[in-house]
Amino acid sequence: MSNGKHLSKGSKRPELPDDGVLRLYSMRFCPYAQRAHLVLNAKGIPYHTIFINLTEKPEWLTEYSPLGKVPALQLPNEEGKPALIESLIIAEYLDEKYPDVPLLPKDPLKKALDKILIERFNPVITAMYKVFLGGSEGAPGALTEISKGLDIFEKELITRGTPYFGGEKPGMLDYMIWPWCERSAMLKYLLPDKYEMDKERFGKLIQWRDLMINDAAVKSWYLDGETHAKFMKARRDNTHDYDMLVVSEAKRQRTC
Ligand SMILES: N[C@@H](CCC(=O)N[C@@H](CS)C(=O)NCC(=O)O)C(=O)O
Repeated sequence: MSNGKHLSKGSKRPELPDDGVLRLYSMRFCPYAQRAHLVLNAKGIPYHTIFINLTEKPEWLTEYSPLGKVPALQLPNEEGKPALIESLIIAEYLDEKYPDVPLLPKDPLKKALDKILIERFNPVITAMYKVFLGGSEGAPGALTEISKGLDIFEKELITRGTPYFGGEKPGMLDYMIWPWCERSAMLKYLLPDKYEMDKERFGKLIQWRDLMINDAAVKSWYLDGETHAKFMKARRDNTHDYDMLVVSEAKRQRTC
């Protein structure tokens, strides 16, 4: 709805049709927002996307997201058109409200155990950001922390004996950890030594990653490691290039 462009300070509130369709406030490179896109796309739920420049935020953003963060999901069909924040709350709400393609297990124990694993992925996220932003020298020990965190998930796939954490197809746990697994492909562009995952230690996770890349919902929002790395390098210099993909689209059109 913002035509891929990220709306910034001073911009007008987007004019959206009064069609009752969900509205997702997002940023193209935000892994938390990606969680919401993945759930919406896996379930085939229609929605409008409003991209937000998070360095120069539009004044009206806090009406939908009080902390000024993305994702925020506005529900135009509900009384007072409320908006939800926090990627995990949004994901669980969507799973309950649109149950046709269920993502969390129905069994309360299995559901609780999957949610614990989503929590246990947080140290991997923290360690990854140390490397993404500081490089291996700026973040000693972070690569070891990532591997130690991923050991839990490798072991879990072996125990479950299924290709995905969700079984024969991706479920909530798969989609909630995927945004950072996708971004791990940028390590080889950010680190001096070409980083690859240890094939022996993470055999199941590597198979899982290769399957996930071909999942329709994952494909719908996928960016390769080089593109993620380009955004991250600009972010390191505090020159976030939110509209990087919009610009390349315009360039492509000019060269046609
Ligand atoms: N816990 C939140 C984290 C969301 C978050 O940190 N989003 C970042 C972008 S990736 C953001 O909006 N940052 C803007 C800010 O903190 O001002 C969630 O799970 O949704």
